[in-house]
Amino acid sequence: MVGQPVAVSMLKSDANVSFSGFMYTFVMFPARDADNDGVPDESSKDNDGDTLDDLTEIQGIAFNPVTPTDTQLADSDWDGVVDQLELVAGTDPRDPTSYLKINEINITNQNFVINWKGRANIDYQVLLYTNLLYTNDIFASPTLSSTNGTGDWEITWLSWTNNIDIDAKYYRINVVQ
Ligand SMILES: [Ca+2]
Ligand SMILES: [Ca+2]
Ligand SMILES: [Ca+2]
Ligand SMILES: [Ca+2]
Repeated sequence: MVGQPVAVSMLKSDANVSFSGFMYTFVMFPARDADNDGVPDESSKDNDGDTLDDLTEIQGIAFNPVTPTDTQLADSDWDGVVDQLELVAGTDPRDPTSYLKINEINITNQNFVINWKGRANIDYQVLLYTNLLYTNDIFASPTLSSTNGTGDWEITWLSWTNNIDIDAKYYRINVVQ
């Protein structure tokens, strides 16, 4: 639904009456509502509700490198991470193998080495919890980042080593903004 660019006008002669301009606007497909927020796609700037406008998604300009995403899907590559969060993490929204996660944890001599695939120049922090509900972090690593990344997505391996002596350890990685 768009506003009309000029006012409605009327031309009248003896034989004809002509109207110009849009008299009404209406939604052709009110049932099409990708994110079910009650606003039909035709009237919505952000059909899938992932906070990226349709035009931004089509142009792909939110991402570096430029990567168009799906205007009708919040999670364009079905990897469980919505486009907007892939933007925050700097991962590829069209590659289901690319999203922020702990890739491996190695244990050697009481040391825990947390490894993850990150993106150069993004700041990360590893948080440590005693339970899987992630209610309270008992320890946070220093901010960690790398300037060396490879390929268009500047992929880099990061790691953090700790030997914190508690029975149960659950780790999580945050992007520090
Ligand atoms: Ca969107
Ligand atoms: Ca999307
Ligand atoms: Ca995704
Ligand atoms: Ca992805």
